[in-house]
This record gives sequence, C-alpha cells and structure tokens, in this order.
Amino acid sequence: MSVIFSTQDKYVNMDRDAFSEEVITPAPSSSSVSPPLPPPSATVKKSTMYIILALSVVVTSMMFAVTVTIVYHIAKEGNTSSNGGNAARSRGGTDNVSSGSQAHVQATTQSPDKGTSNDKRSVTYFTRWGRYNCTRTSDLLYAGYTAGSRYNQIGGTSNILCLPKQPQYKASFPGRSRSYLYGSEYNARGTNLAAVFGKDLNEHDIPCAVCEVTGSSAMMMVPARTECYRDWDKQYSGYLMTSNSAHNKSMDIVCMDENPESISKSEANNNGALFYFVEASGQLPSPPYSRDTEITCVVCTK
Ligand SMILES: [Ca+2]
Ligand SMILES: [Ca+2]
Repeated sequence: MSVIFSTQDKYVNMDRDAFSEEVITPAPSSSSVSPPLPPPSATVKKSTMYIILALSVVVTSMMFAVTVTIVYHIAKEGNTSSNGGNAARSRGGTDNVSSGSQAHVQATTQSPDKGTSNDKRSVTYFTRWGRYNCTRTSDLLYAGYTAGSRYNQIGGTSNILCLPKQPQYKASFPGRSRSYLYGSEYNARGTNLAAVFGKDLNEHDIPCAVCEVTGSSAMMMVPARTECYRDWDKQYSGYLMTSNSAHNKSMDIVCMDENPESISKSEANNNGALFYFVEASGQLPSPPYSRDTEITCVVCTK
C-alpha cells in the first residue's frame, strides 16, 4: 500500500510498509554515523598498569645492575693502582710519593725481619775457664778439659782449647801426628794458689765450660778489671793466667774463674800446659799497676 505525501511539503510517494518501517525505526542521525568509542574496560586498564609496572621494574633493575658494575670497576681500578704504587715503591720506584711515605713502606717491609733476627737469633758465647758449669745468665753448650801445647815445647799451638768430654773422630792413622795437645795444670806453686783461690789446686788439671748467651751478640774479656763497663753484663771475673815467662812455650792468656774447680783425680804432676798468674812489670805505670799483685779479669757480654 502506498500513501501520497504532499509534494509541496516534500511529500513523496512511498511504500506504506517502508513508511511504517521508518516510524518504527528512527532514521539514523548524523551522530550515529560516527559513534564515539566505547570507554576502556577495567580489564584493559589493569593490563596496562601491569605492563607499565613490569617495565618500571625491568628498567630499575637494569639501572641498578649498571650502577653496581660501574662501582665495582672503579673500586677494582683503585686497588690495582694502590698495589702497583706500593710495589713500585718497594722496588725503589720513582712514583710521586713523599719521602715520609717511602720511609714508612721501607720500615714496614724491614721491621719483621729486623725484629725476628734481633730477638731470636742473637747469641754469643764465652768460655768459662776453670769451671764445669756456666753462669746464671748463660746456658751450658758443653763442658770439658782445658788443653794446649806442653810447657817446654817450642812448636805446636799457642792456643788454649776447651776440649769436649766426648770427642768425635774421623780417620785414624797412629804415629803420623806431628803436634800434640796436652792437658793443663794450675802450676803456680811459687805464688801460693791457696792464698789466691782459697784452696790448694797445685798440679790439679783445669776444666772448662763453653757457655752461650741468648739475646746478646758480643763478648769481651777486660783485663785488670773485676766489673764490666757500662751497658755490658758481667758473666764472671777471676785472674789472668798463662804460661810461665821462663818456659819455652808461649800460650794464650785466659781469664781463670775466681772460684775454680779441678778435674777429678788429676792431682798427679804431669806438666802439660802449665798455667801461672800474671803480674804487672816493666814500663806499666805504677801506680796504678803494682808489682807482685795478680792481675784480675772480667768476662762481659752485651
Ligand atoms: Ca795434674
Ligand atoms: Ca805440674
């Protein structure tokens, strides 16, 4: 069915159903041609937030890792240059350091060796003539017999030795020796050994002891003294003794302990290396040196 609309009013001849259709369904407006975008849903918003958050975490982690790496390399280079500088200074390098710094490095390098060597390696020794034992401040290394050449021989040695009680031998070929060592005796009959030592040791053989002193590095025997000079420690004092001036044999002069001992059962007169007191004579100033007085001695360590 069709209806007639006024042409004056822009009536047109239209199909009735079409007209009804238009009444039921309004004609699309200009806005319906370009409809607005629907608003983002809540799911889309959350996803975006998660992505942004993840990206932030990744970027922050990367920046942290880069920072840590840079700091590590800077610190490593600092240590390397520091060690290199010390090494160069230890080798006498020419890097720009103050003399004070160089002195500190050298002192630090040398100090352990110096301390160890001075405290633990320093040792000296002396022979205590006329005794089997050592002093309070020394340790016995060995004890034995005082020996030398015989009093009436021209050759041989002038040294006086402290022979150990237990010798160690190598080759043995009897009869080919051309020099001899003898035992020794206190032989100062004319000067009255008993008056000096307080006991009669005439013809008795002489013992000896080799003593070591830890913590000291020097030893000296001072003649004509009973006390040490400053900063030296007294080990023992006694009397100078050596060979008789009228005998053929010249011998070392030794400091015999003021309280001597003798080798057991050595009273027989065997006349090997004979020891006598020593007295001042000749052009030595008198006073203070006096004739007929036994010259003293002291053994000191430092
Ligand atoms: Ca004897
Ligand atoms: Ca004798």
